[in-house]
Parts: sequence; structure tokens; C-alpha cells
Amino acid sequence: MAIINYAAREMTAKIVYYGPGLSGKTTSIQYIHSKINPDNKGKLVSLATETDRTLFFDFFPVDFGKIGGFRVKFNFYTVPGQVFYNTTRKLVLKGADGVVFVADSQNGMQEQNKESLENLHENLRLHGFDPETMPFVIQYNKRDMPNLMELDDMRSELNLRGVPEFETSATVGTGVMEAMRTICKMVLEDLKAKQQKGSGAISRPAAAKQPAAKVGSAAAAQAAKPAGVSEELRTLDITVDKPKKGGNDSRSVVVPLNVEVGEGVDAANVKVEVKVTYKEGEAKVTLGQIVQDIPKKGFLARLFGG
Ligand SMILES: Nc1nc2c(ncn2[C@@H]2O[C@H](COP(=O)(O)OP(=O)(O)O)[C@@H](O)[C@H]2O)c(=O)[nH]1
Ligand SMILES: [Mg+2]
Repeated sequence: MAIINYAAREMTAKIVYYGPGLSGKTTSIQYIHSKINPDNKGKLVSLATETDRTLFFDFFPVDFGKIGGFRVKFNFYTVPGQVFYNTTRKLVLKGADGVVFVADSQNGMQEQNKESLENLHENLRLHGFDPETMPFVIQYNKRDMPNLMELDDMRSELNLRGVPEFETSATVGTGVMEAMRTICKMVLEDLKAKQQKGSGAISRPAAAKQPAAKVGSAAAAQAAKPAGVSEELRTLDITVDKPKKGGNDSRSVVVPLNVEVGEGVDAANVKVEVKVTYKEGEAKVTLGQIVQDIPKKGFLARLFGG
């Protein structure tokens, strides 16, 4: 469960890449790590055996900068897939906020996929999570290989919940960033929903009402209005760390923007204005492409600045 520190105005969420041995979990998070700007990420720590298999986990942290008054961080982990490492898998899964299931698409791998998914459900329940509602996405990985299973056959057994799914090739990166952005977005939405419900997942001191409302002025505006009020323009104030001098002259920062669109508002009509401030000094920043269409709740935008 995410660690939200209201005093420090900081939130840390945990994403776990789960799946059978050799399905591509390590390769996926290595790819993500290679694509994230050096200023935003910590070192990728891999604990592998000499045969290249994950012994304990692979881990790296990402700092997405500040959203409103809150610093948002994600920690990415993998688990060892081999059956006999279940104690380790349980440990790594503890406190997870979202799971990316990496399935192996090669013929003959479906039994391992199913076993791993069952094992995931068991371990989630042991930690008191509900596998039916936990933020969850699926990568059908190794789609670049010959002798693949039909997607429909995989889906019918692995995606009973109908969660977002991605055909991926972790070695070249196809689909991997999309899956990662989607799980981050789902986790943010989930945390926000839990927060609004006042569920036990986030303990929020009664005195700290103001900071929560300030997560983006859009969120504040939304909070102040009853659902269903048409809102055309949302403004989000984001503060990110300025890129280091001598670094790349163009950098991209993936910022998870959690914009709620009220009932009865056509998401396609909502314009989002993003104001970016670097912590020290001024910098020219342009809003790059919005990575996904604005769905009903939340989206991720990619910002480019120098
Ligand atoms: N062709 C291909 N190979 C992959 C892909 N993903 C992983 N691999 C390879 O499969 C092997 C196991 O991958 P790894 O990420 O270590 O699996 P893990 O046990 O799930 O962490 C490695 O040799 C990878 O290079 C993929 O999408 N396509
Ligand atoms: Mg691994």
C-alpha cells in the first residue's frame, strides 16, 4: 500500500512485475529503466544468479516530480518466477499497489502462465488484497517470437477481469511503456478513490485536509464542485526538478496527471492546460503529446522541456 506522508507531502507507490520464470519481467523493467530520464530515476538493482535468472528481485525507484504539493514516487520490482521461490515472491508482493502480469506468449507456456497467475492470486489474498479489484494489467510478452499462442486463447484464461492488456516485446520495448503508464495511472486512481472513501489504505490525519485538495488545482476545482458540473478547462500546476546542466538538451518527463472528468462531461471536450515550473529558475517547457486519449478518469501526459 502506498506510503503517503502528509507532513513531507510525499507519496510512494509500489508496482510489482509478476509472472512465470523467463517470461520477460526483468527485461521489461530494464527497458523502462533505460527510457526514464537519469534525473528522475534511481539505480536499477538486480540480484541475479550466474544463469541470469532473478534470485530475489530487480528494483528501481522513479521520482515523477511534484504534482500539486505532493512529490510522487513509484518503486518498480520484479519477482523471481521459478516455482520454488514462493517465499521471496510473497515478500516482494507485500505492500504492492499494482501488478503487471508478464505472460509468456510462446506455445507451450500457458500452463506456466496460469500457474503463476493462480499463485499471484493466492499470494495477494494472503496479504489481504482482493485480486478482483487490485490495479492490474497484463503484458502478453515475446510477441516477436515464432510459434506464438493465439491472443484470444491466452486472454480467455488469463484476463477474466478484462483488465488493460498489451502485446509486448520486452527486448525491443514494444508496448512496455504503455503498460507501465497504464498501471501507474490505475494506481493513482485507486489511491485517490481510497482516499475519498477514507478507506484504511491511506491514513490521513484529520488536520491535513488542505494538502490533499491541492493535488493539482484541477483536483481542487473538482473537489469543490458537485459531480456532473461541466468543466471545460482544467489547469494543473506541476513542479519538477530542473534537468542538470550539461545533460541532454531535451528531456522528457512522464508526469501522471490525475484529472477527473465529472459524469455527463464528454472527456473529448475537456482541455487541459499544464503549467510547469522548475524548482529553480525558469525554463521553457512545451507540452508534448498527450500520451493517451483523455479517458473518463485521469491520463498521463508527457512533457518536453530543456
Ligand atoms: N525475443 C524475446 N525475448 C525476450 C523477450 N522478453 C524477454 N526475453 C528473453 O527471455 C529471457 C528471460 O527474460 P527475463 O527478463 O530474464 O525473464 P524473467 O525471468 O521474467 O525476469 C532473456 O533471455 C530475455 O532476453 C521478448 O519480448 N522477446
Ligand atoms: Mg527476472
